[in-house]
Amino acid sequence: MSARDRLRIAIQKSGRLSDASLDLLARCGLTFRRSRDKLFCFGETLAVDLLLVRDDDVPNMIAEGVCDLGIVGRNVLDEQFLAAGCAGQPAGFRELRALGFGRCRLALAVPQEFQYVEPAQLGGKRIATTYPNLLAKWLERAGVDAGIVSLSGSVEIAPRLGTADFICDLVSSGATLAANQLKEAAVVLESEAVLAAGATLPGDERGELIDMLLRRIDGVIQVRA
Ligand code: PRT
Ligand code: ZN
Repeated sequence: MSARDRLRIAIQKSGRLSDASLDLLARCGLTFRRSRDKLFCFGETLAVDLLLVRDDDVPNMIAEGVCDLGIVGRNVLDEQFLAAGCAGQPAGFRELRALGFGRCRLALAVPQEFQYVEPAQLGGKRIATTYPNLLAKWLERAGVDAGIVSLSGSVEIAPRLGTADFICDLVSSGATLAANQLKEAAVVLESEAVLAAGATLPGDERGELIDMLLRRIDGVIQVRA
């Protein structure tokens, strides 16, 4: 890819992190002009442009150099980091800052009537999740040998369908678990939106822009804390 002098930040196009990501960048003094296709926003105040994408695409876009920074849930970033490791590849992205919004937890959930006390009870059971790598790491640390049922969505109905005994999914209020007669048993990962960057930061003007943006982000986060 040819060198760029403008910085590019990928954020979620439409979803739980979109408004708060735009709000954070606005508080950092950035304003944008949206293109007609609404996937690219040209930075007016600084040489910083936005790409509006699916959250799952943010880590790879950073790794491939399509953008320099991204805002994404730690759950997505860490899952893809572990997946790259499993595939024997360097991830090419990392967390630079926790941003304090989009908070949730990746949690193990069990049927409401199940008396959960410790991870050992999961031995030999099947756990459905869209986060197989994060779950595998947690199970390994706990020394538990359980089956992981990797799904692409609708994880919470897996126990009722009989395709799994337990689930591991994102939880914020807990209402979705309750609606599916499940309860939270253990936290696998505490998550929030994070600013992600490549393994090494660009050494040109873009690096200077990143330094400036980080200082502004730190200021915004401090005021909020
Ligand atoms: O289209 P795109 O791929 O970009 O979006 P998406 O549908 O994959 O993601 P989106 O917008 O749902 O979530 C983006 C990010 O928000 C996630 O990766 C998390 O980092 C963060 N986040 C915060 C959440 C939640 N809270 C959350 N509650 N993501 C999902 N949920 C879901 C959860 O999966 C479950 O279905 O909400 C349900 C549980 O919520 P409660 O309140 O009932 O517990
Ligand atoms: Zn997604």
